[in-house]
Amino acid sequence: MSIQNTVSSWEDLLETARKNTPARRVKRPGQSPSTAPIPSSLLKLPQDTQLPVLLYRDTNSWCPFCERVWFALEEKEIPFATEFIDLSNKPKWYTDLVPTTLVPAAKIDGKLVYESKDILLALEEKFPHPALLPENSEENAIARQFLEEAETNGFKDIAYKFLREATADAQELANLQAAFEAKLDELEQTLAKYPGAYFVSTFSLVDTMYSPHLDRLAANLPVYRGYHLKGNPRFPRINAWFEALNQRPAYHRVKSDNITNNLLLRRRWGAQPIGNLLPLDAADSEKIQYRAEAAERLSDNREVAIGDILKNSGVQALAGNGDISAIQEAVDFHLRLLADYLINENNVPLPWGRVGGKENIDPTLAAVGAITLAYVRNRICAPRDMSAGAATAFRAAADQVLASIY
Ligand SMILES: N[C@@H](CCC(=O)N[C@@H](CS)C(=O)NCC(=O)O)C(=O)O
Repeated sequence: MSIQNTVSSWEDLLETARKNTPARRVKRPGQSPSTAPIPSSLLKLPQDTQLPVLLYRDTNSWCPFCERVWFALEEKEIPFATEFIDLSNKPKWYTDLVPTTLVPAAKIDGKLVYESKDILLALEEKFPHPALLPENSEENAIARQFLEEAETNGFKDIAYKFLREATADAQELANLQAAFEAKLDELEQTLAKYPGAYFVSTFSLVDTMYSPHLDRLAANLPVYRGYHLKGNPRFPRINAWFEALNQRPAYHRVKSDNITNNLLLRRRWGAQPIGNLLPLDAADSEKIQYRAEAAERLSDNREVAIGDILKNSGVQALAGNGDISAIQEAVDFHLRLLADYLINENNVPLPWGRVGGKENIDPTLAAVGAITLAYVRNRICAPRDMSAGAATAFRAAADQVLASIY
């Protein structure tokens, strides 16, 4: 029996995956990104409903400022459409439309608004329920003040300077760290003003302003500076705030995962990691719904994934001058193996066992498998391709299958 036939068909995998996850995306053939999340609000509306908000955001879903706005849209369940802007090649119509030429921007009932904070305030005014600013007028004023301060208190600049400054000088790094910690102390005090875990007495726009930045810092600092924000006893309120965010479904729809954030810092900013760039986060990797979502994404978007691997991973070199279809088949097979492993959890569908031992491995097939799995492991990006939880499960499974190849 051919090894290719030892793993379920894509159709079966997709059907099983869909039984275990409600996650669905819109396909965008030939476009970037190749799929897009469906806003939670739209799941409840008839398909041809006129959408009051159009969000302009980056194609890769890396932009923390876009994430702020997306987070609020999801929290408030505002129906919206998304237009993706390629920041490496911004279309002229966009730079003509938006004076700063930056993302995010939004059209709210046809009116253009840009700057993430101003978009958040405009959304709050237009869609006051559920409220993301306190109703009590005194607290409302304080929340607005916190919102302004999030932009002007220097937190972001000082934090990213500590993270990204290209220096190995220990004294300089110690100074940057001290300045950053002083800013975190200020945040601790701000969080202490109201009881509860959030900046004011309920979840608010202030939380959406900080979360994309604090998330990135919490992921990046251990790997690039050996500095831990999560679990740091000096910052109990910030840690309780992370915990509280973690309870919010909207947060899980919009957040990125640690590995995406860590790869991005190197790719985008050229930063050099001092620790393991790819530490696996065990927390989500075993959850059945995340494994199913990852399998659903992979199965449903397999043509794009296979095309990308063939084009960009270097795997075609294994064909020499020979037949590329055999390589394509082997890529397809290893992706199916990965989807099967995601769905069947610890019942590892490793082909070597099924065909009677490693001596039966075709070396080209194994090499294609190693390239395929290593490539997709680092290539996927949350939340661009799937949710952060699914991406974590996907990478952990890719590791397991990869480890079984040689
Ligand atoms: N202050 C702006 C910052 C937005 C921003 O910096 N966006 C970046 C992406 S993270 C951007 O559009 N970069 C493209 C460019 O610089 O040309 C806001 O809050 O909306």
